[in-house]
Amino acid sequence: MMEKKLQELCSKSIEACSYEELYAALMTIVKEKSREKILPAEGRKLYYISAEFLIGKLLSNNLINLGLYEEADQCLQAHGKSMAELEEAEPEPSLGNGGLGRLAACFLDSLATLNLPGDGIGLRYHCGLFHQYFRKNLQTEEPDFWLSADTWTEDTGKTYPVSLAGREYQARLYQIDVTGYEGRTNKLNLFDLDTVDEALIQDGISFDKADIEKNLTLFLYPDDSDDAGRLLRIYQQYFMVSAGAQMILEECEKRGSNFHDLADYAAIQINDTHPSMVIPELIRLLMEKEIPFEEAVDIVTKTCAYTNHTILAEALEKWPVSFLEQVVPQLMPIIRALDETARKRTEDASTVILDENGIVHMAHMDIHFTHSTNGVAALHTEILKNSELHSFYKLYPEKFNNKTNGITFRRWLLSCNPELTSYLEELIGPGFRKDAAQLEKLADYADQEEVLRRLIEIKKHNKEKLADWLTEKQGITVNPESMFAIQAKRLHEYKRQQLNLLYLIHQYYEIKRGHVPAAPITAVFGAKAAPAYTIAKDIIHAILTLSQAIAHDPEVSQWIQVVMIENYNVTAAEKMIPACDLSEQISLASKEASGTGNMKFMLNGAVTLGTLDGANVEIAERVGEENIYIFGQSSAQVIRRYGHQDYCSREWYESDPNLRRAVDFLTGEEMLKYGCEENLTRLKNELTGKDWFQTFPDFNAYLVRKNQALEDFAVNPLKWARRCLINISQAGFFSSDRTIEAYQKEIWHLGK
Ligand code: 26Q
Repeated sequence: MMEKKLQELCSKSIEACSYEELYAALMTIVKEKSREKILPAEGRKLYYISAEFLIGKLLSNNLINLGLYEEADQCLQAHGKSMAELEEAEPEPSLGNGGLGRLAACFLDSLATLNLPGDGIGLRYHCGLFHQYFRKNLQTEEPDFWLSADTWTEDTGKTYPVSLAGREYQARLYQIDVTGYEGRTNKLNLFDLDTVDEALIQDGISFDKADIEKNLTLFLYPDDSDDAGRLLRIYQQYFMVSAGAQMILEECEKRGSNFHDLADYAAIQINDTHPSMVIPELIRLLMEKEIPFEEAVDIVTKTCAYTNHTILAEALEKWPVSFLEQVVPQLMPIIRALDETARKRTEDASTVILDENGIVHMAHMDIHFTHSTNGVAALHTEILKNSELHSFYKLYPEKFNNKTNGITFRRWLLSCNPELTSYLEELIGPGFRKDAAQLEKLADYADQEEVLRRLIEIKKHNKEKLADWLTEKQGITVNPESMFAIQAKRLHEYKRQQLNLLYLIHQYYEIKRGHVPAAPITAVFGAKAAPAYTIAKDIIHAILTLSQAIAHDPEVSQWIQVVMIENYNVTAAEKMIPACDLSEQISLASKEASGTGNMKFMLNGAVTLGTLDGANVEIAERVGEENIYIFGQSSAQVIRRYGHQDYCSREWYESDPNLRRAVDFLTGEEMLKYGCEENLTRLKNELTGKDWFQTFPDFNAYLVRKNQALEDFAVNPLKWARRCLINISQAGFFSSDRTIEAYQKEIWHLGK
């Protein structure tokens, strides 16, 4: 059936087709099939509003979900074509930065899989997250034009008027089908503006930030390091929520809502503060329908719920009231009225929406005027309740709840690691495909040597595949016998790639002294830095420079190889994660809200080296201390240190000779041979003069634990494989199906 259809669509033999043609034809087949699974919503329906949906490539994922993958794969093979090469023809939609956007994508997959009515609402950026290139060991950015002629987004023909700075624009609705694994099809609704013009892009990713008509949906998160960028962000956010709110009201009215009962028809989940303006916008729209302010506030509070993804103060959005007055004057009377309402509820000045400096606190509006505020891992939620949002917790204890993040096993196991998947099926049957908790059955095999040997073999094979990919993409040769220690996530000081870097430098010196490690190590990094984040870019520079310095040193390069993957994205993650031995989750305790990469690595049989931060805490609880390498200060210690303001990095630098040696190396002659003095000096000064994320106090603990892991890996491979097995068997809890079921039971109550 597939074969005939493909030939028909291409109007030639499959052999004669290019991969682009086959990709377009398969996309058509998938779209037809997924359409059959669209169901009318009954009862309450979810709208997940998010500025990011980091969905990744869709073809293989949709084929798997629709049960068409095997057939497509065999059909291609029979005609001398390969699915792997076909996948290369698909551009990746990188409509997100990192964790928050990827989480939204995993949630959509789980909603459809669990047959829940739930759509996404976001923006159809013409360019996703920038394409990262390395030039002279520095990150450079180029636009990512992912929208080709054949795209998953379909024009619905519908538009909604949105008023920006007093001018009316039309938001055009595009949709992408979201398939569920043996489940229903939902929609991802993405809004765009017809007049956006890619010709506005100048050098790299720079463009005229003032020309809203041409730039509104041009880029995902334009640089917000200046006022023009920040204003554009507000324009984008309001465009998204206004069109989204109109769409929601229209749908609910069609389904019978009289708006007073909106909460019986809609649940709106606000993904961090980026879509927070949906609250005043909905109130405004309800008031246009003659609903009084107080009742509108009540309706919106019952309909909306808010998820917090960060405890970093600088990431909590606060806008000068003058910005909002300029872009969304129609919201200002409502925001002021909400502020007054909130002030009547408490005298606590730390919970105001509009403060005395003329700053609007978006998160405060969310907590006052939604019925649920959740954190994304147990520790994170506790920190929100007890410190960061303590005044709100005192006011509304019943609103606070935890929903530990999860990941979709369809993409992060079935699709990216077919070999492990089929071996698991051999051992424990196919039940885990739909019910992740069944992975626990694997624990019964923890002491069977032949099982452990097979796991080692599968890992080896995945490492070889990653090695081949690296050779092809970056011309690098790596040693699959070495330990693959991988740190893949956005570049941020709190995530502490610089700690990993200092470790590698330390090892460099140790090898020079004749203290060789227990096993050779391949340290793999994948990370993009925000274009305006200078120190993050300096860290990338230092990693790339160190990589070169080591590669040129025959003594050290036998033991250490440093690889930085260019343009880390979902597609790269799918290749890296199955090949990992040691998963680096080394954020400063209390700073990583959850992390989701940690879960992906564990599921694919890597052992975690991490701090007790975010969801690492829950991973550690599940696998037990013998199956994870934990190190470093506790979150309580860190919070105390910040409270006392007595951390002085220079003291640590001066009192620890190993640490000083490693830090000094940054600007030593080996590095300066390949690197740039300005960048390396700036990084060194940042560390010795500030080190805001306390890498120095954790340096020794990290070094000891990592070397222990290396030794365990080298000395007793079977025991190491047992740790991998236990990690896989305990990963079921981290399925996003479990997370979505908890949102459903405790917040959304979707359906009838
Ligand atoms: C804010 C203001 C101005 C410009 C940009 C932003 C901005 C953009 C993106 C703030 C935050 C983000 C993204 C945050 C994010 O990805 N957070 C991650 O969310 C994951 C899913 O819950 C967690 O697992 C991670 O721990 C958290 O860092």
